Amino acid sequence: MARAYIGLGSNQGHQAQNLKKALKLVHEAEGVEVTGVSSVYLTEPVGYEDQPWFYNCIAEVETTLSAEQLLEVLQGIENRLGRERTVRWGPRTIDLDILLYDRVQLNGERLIIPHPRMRERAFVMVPLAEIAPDACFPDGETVIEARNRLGEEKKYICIMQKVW
Ligand code: A4P
Ligand code: MG
Repeated sequence: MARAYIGLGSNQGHQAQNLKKALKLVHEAEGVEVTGVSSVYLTEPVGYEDQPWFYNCIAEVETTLSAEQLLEVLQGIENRLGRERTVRWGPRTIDLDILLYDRVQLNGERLIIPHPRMRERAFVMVPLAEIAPDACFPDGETVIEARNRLGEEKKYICIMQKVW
Protein backbone atom coordinates (compact mmCIF):
# COMPACT_ATOMS: atom_id res chain seq x y z
CA MET A 1 0.00 0.00 0.00
CA ALA A 2 1.39 3.41 -0.97
CA ARG A 3 0.44 6.88 0.19
CA ALA A 4 0.21 9.50 -2.53
CA TYR A 5 -0.80 13.15 -2.78
CA ILE A 6 -2.84 14.41 -5.72
CA GLY A 7 -3.15 18.07 -6.71
CA LEU A 8 -6.54 19.12 -8.07
CA GLY A 9 -7.16 22.32 -10.02
CA SER A 10 -10.13 23.80 -11.90
CA ASN A 11 -10.78 27.21 -13.47
CA GLN A 12 -13.58 26.45 -15.91
CA GLY A 13 -17.25 25.59 -15.46
CA HIS A 14 -18.52 25.05 -11.92
CA GLN A 15 -15.11 24.78 -10.25
CA ALA A 16 -16.18 23.53 -6.82
CA GLN A 17 -18.45 20.90 -8.40
CA ASN A 18 -15.60 19.78 -10.66
CA LEU A 19 -13.33 19.24 -7.66
CA LYS A 20 -16.09 17.41 -5.82
CA LYS A 21 -16.89 15.12 -8.75
CA ALA A 22 -13.21 14.36 -9.32
CA LEU A 23 -12.68 13.47 -5.65
CA LYS A 24 -15.67 11.15 -5.74
CA LEU A 25 -14.38 9.39 -8.87
CA VAL A 26 -10.89 9.05 -7.37
CA HIS A 27 -12.38 7.50 -4.22
CA GLU A 28 -14.54 5.13 -6.28
CA ALA A 29 -11.62 3.92 -8.40
CA GLU A 30 -10.52 0.35 -7.77
CA GLY A 31 -7.49 0.23 -5.48
CA VAL A 32 -7.66 3.89 -4.42
CA GLU A 33 -9.03 5.35 -1.20
CA VAL A 34 -9.16 9.07 -0.41
CA THR A 35 -7.97 9.48 3.19
CA GLY A 36 -7.85 13.27 3.44
CA VAL A 37 -8.66 16.47 1.54
CA SER A 38 -7.40 20.03 2.16
CA SER A 39 -9.48 23.19 2.13
CA VAL A 40 -10.17 24.68 -1.28
CA TYR A 41 -8.02 27.70 -2.19
CA LEU A 42 -8.76 30.39 -4.75
CA THR A 43 -5.42 31.02 -6.49
CA GLU A 44 -3.96 33.42 -9.05
CA PRO A 45 -2.99 31.63 -12.31
CA VAL A 46 0.69 30.76 -12.58
CA GLY A 47 2.50 30.30 -15.91
CA TYR A 48 -0.14 31.50 -18.36
CA GLU A 49 -1.75 34.46 -16.64
CA ASP A 50 -4.55 35.48 -19.00
CA GLN A 51 -7.11 33.09 -17.57
CA PRO A 52 -9.50 32.91 -14.59
CA TRP A 53 -8.26 32.21 -11.06
CA PHE A 54 -8.14 28.57 -10.02
CA TYR A 55 -9.80 26.56 -7.33
CA ASN A 56 -7.08 24.25 -5.94
CA CYS A 57 -7.03 21.55 -3.31
CA ILE A 58 -5.00 18.46 -2.41
CA ALA A 59 -6.14 14.89 -1.74
CA GLU A 60 -4.26 12.28 0.23
CA VAL A 61 -4.84 8.74 -1.04
CA GLU A 62 -3.88 5.25 -0.07
CA THR A 63 -3.48 2.99 -3.06
CA THR A 64 -2.50 -0.48 -4.15
CA LEU A 65 -1.89 0.86 -7.68
CA SER A 66 1.55 1.65 -9.04
CA ALA A 67 2.26 5.31 -9.81
CA GLU A 68 1.77 4.63 -13.54
CA GLN A 69 -1.57 2.91 -12.91
CA LEU A 70 -2.65 5.81 -10.70
CA LEU A 71 -1.78 8.30 -13.49
CA GLU A 72 -3.94 6.28 -15.89
CA VAL A 73 -6.87 6.40 -13.48
CA LEU A 74 -6.45 10.17 -13.05
CA GLN A 75 -6.25 10.80 -16.80
CA GLY A 76 -9.41 8.72 -17.28
CA ILE A 77 -11.19 10.94 -14.75
CA GLU A 78 -9.90 14.13 -16.45
CA ASN A 79 -11.32 12.89 -19.75
CA ARG A 80 -14.61 11.87 -18.17
CA LEU A 81 -15.03 15.35 -16.69
CA GLY A 82 -14.60 16.93 -20.10
CA ARG A 83 -10.99 18.07 -19.99
CA GLU A 84 -9.82 19.46 -23.31
CA ARG A 85 -6.14 20.13 -23.85
CA THR A 86 -5.57 23.31 -25.84
CA VAL A 87 -3.11 25.76 -24.28
CA ARG A 88 -0.36 24.31 -22.09
CA TRP A 89 -0.96 25.64 -18.57
CA GLY A 90 -4.23 27.06 -19.94
CA PRO A 91 -7.80 26.91 -18.58
CA ARG A 92 -9.19 23.50 -17.62
CA THR A 93 -12.30 21.96 -16.08
CA ILE A 94 -10.06 19.66 -14.06
CA ASP A 95 -6.35 18.93 -13.72
CA LEU A 96 -5.18 16.00 -11.62
CA ASP A 97 -1.46 15.76 -10.92
CA ILE A 98 0.44 13.20 -8.87
CA LEU A 99 2.58 15.28 -6.52
CA LEU A 100 4.20 12.67 -4.27
CA TYR A 101 4.03 8.86 -4.23
CA ASP A 102 5.64 7.58 -1.02
CA ARG A 103 9.23 8.76 -1.29
CA VAL A 104 9.57 7.55 -4.87
CA GLN A 105 11.61 9.50 -7.41
CA LEU A 106 10.60 8.92 -11.05
CA ASN A 107 11.88 10.58 -14.20
CA GLY A 108 9.93 8.78 -16.89
CA GLU A 109 8.68 10.16 -20.18
CA ARG A 110 5.07 10.11 -19.09
CA LEU A 111 5.50 10.53 -15.38
CA ILE A 112 7.78 12.63 -13.22
CA ILE A 113 7.50 12.35 -9.44
CA PRO A 114 7.71 14.53 -7.37
CA HIS A 115 5.77 16.82 -9.72
CA PRO A 116 8.56 18.99 -11.21
CA ARG A 117 7.31 22.47 -10.34
CA MET A 118 5.49 21.76 -7.10
CA ARG A 119 8.00 23.13 -4.61
CA GLU A 120 7.88 26.63 -6.14
CA ARG A 121 4.10 26.77 -6.25
CA ALA A 122 2.13 28.22 -3.36
CA PHE A 123 -1.10 26.79 -4.86
CA VAL A 124 0.35 23.31 -4.24
CA MET A 125 2.52 23.75 -1.14
CA VAL A 126 0.05 25.72 0.99
CA PRO A 127 -2.82 23.20 0.81
CA LEU A 128 -0.37 20.28 0.97
CA ALA A 129 1.21 21.66 4.15
CA GLU A 130 -2.28 22.00 5.62
CA ILE A 131 -2.91 18.24 5.48
CA ALA A 132 0.60 16.72 5.36
CA PRO A 133 3.25 18.99 6.89
CA ASP A 134 5.48 16.03 7.76
CA ALA A 135 5.30 14.21 4.41
CA CYS A 136 8.75 13.85 2.86
CA PHE A 137 10.24 14.46 -0.56
CA PRO A 138 12.62 11.74 -1.80
CA ASP A 139 15.58 13.91 -0.70
CA GLY A 140 14.25 14.02 2.86
CA GLU A 141 12.94 17.60 2.88
CA THR A 142 9.54 17.85 4.56
CA VAL A 143 6.54 19.57 3.04
CA ILE A 144 6.47 22.23 5.74
CA GLU A 145 10.17 23.03 5.21
CA ALA A 146 9.60 23.48 1.48
CA ARG A 147 6.47 25.53 2.08
CA ASN A 148 8.31 27.82 4.50
CA ARG A 149 10.93 28.57 1.84
CA LEU A 150 8.21 30.11 -0.38
CA GLY A 151 8.33 33.48 1.38
CA GLU A 152 5.41 35.84 1.05
CA GLU A 153 4.14 35.09 -2.47
CA LYS A 154 0.84 34.00 -1.03
CA LYS A 155 -1.68 35.18 -3.56
CA TYR A 156 -4.56 32.99 -2.61
CA ILE A 157 -7.70 33.05 -0.58
CA CYS A 158 -8.73 30.05 1.43
CA ILE A 159 -12.36 29.27 0.74
CA MET A 160 -13.68 27.06 3.47
CA GLN A 161 -16.10 25.41 1.11
CA LYS A 162 -16.60 21.75 1.78
CA VAL A 163 -16.02 19.68 -1.31
CA TRP A 164 -15.48 16.46 0.59
N1 A4P B 1 3.06 14.09 -16.31
C1 A4P B 1 4.36 13.96 -15.91
N2 A4P B 1 4.45 13.87 -14.59
C2 A4P B 1 3.18 13.94 -14.10
C3 A4P B 1 2.64 13.91 -12.78
N3 A4P B 1 3.43 13.79 -11.68
N4 A4P B 1 1.29 14.00 -12.62
C4 A4P B 1 2.66 14.21 -17.70
C5 A4P B 1 0.49 14.13 -13.72
N5 A4P B 1 0.95 14.18 -15.01
C6 A4P B 1 2.27 14.08 -15.18
O1 A4P B 1 -0.05 17.06 -18.35
C7 A4P B 1 0.88 16.86 -19.37
C8 A4P B 1 1.60 15.54 -19.18
O2 A4P B 1 2.33 15.55 -17.97
C9 A4P B 1 0.68 14.33 -19.03
O3 A4P B 1 0.40 13.73 -20.24
C10 A4P B 1 1.47 13.37 -18.11
O4 A4P B 1 1.93 12.24 -18.82
P1 A4P B 1 -1.47 17.65 -18.64
O5 A4P B 1 -2.27 17.52 -17.40
O6 A4P B 1 -1.99 17.07 -19.89
O7 A4P B 1 -1.15 19.17 -19.02
P2 A4P B 1 -0.92 20.38 -18.05
O8 A4P B 1 -1.59 20.18 -16.74
O9 A4P B 1 -1.23 21.63 -18.82
O10 A4P B 1 0.62 20.32 -17.87
P3 A4P B 1 1.32 20.21 -16.54
O11 A4P B 1 2.77 20.11 -16.87
O12 A4P B 1 0.72 19.23 -15.59
O13 A4P B 1 0.99 21.66 -16.02
P4 A4P B 1 1.17 22.10 -14.58
O14 A4P B 1 2.61 22.40 -14.37
O15 A4P B 1 0.48 21.23 -13.62
O16 A4P B 1 0.47 23.49 -14.65
N6 A4P B 1 -2.10 28.08 -11.66
C11 A4P B 1 -2.85 27.92 -10.54
N7 A4P B 1 -3.06 28.96 -9.72
N8 A4P B 1 -3.39 26.70 -10.24
C12 A4P B 1 -3.20 25.59 -11.03
O17 A4P B 1 -3.72 24.52 -10.72
N9 A4P B 1 -2.10 24.70 -13.02
C13 A4P B 1 -1.30 24.82 -14.06
C14 A4P B 1 -0.91 23.61 -14.81
C15 A4P B 1 -0.76 26.12 -14.46
N10 A4P B 1 -1.11 27.21 -13.57
C16 A4P B 1 -1.86 27.02 -12.48
C17 A4P B 1 -2.40 25.74 -12.20
MG1 MG C 1 -1.53 18.25 -15.30
